[in-house]
Amino acid sequence: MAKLDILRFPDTRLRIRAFEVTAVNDVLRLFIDDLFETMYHAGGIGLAATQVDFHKRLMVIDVSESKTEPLCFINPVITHKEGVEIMQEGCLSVPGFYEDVERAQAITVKALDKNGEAFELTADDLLAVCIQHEIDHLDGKLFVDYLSPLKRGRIRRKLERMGKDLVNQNIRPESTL
Ligand code: GNR
Ligand code: NI
Repeated sequence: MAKLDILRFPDTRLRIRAFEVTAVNDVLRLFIDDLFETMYHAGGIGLAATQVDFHKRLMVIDVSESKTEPLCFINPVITHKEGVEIMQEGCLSVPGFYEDVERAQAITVKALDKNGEAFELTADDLLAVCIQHEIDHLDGKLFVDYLSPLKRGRIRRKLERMGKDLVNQNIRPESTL
C-alpha cells in the first residue's frame, strides 16, 4: 500500500478529463487500495483518481463516521437526479476552503465495483453530493468552478502564496464533513 500525493488547485492536471477504465484487474485493485489509503490518511470522505494524477474514471468514497463503509466506483454514470440541495463543500485539492455549492439532492448512479461487476446505487444528501463532487473531478471540474470568479481568484491566489508544505501539513478539509 502507498499513500499518494494529492494535486492542489490550480494545478492544471486537475483539468484533465479521465479516460474510461477498460479492464478491472489486480493492478487496478492495488491502485484502488492506494486511493483508499490516501483518502483515509488525508481525512477525506472521497477521492477521485484525477486528484492523484491518474486519469482513469475511478473514485472512492466513505461517508461513514466510523470510516468502515468503503465504496469504489469505476466508470460511474449518473442516471437520475432529483431535487436541489445547497451544502458547504471542501476538497482535498483545495485545502482549507469551504463554500456553499448547489447540487442535486438525490441521485441514482451506475458503475462497476472493484470486481468489475455492475451495480446501481440511489443516494441522497452527503453521499449524493460526494458522488457528484467526485464525478466532477473525473471531468476536470472542481467545486470552486461553481463560485464567482472573484471568490475563485481569491482562493487561487491564497493557495499559490501558501507553501505546499504548510498546506499539506496543517490544513485538511475533514473539519467540515
Ligand atoms: O473530504 C471531502 N469532503 C467533502 C465535503 C463536502 C462535499 C464534498 C466533499 S469531498 C472531499 C474530499 C475530496 O476532495 N474529494 O474529491
Ligand atoms: Ni475534491
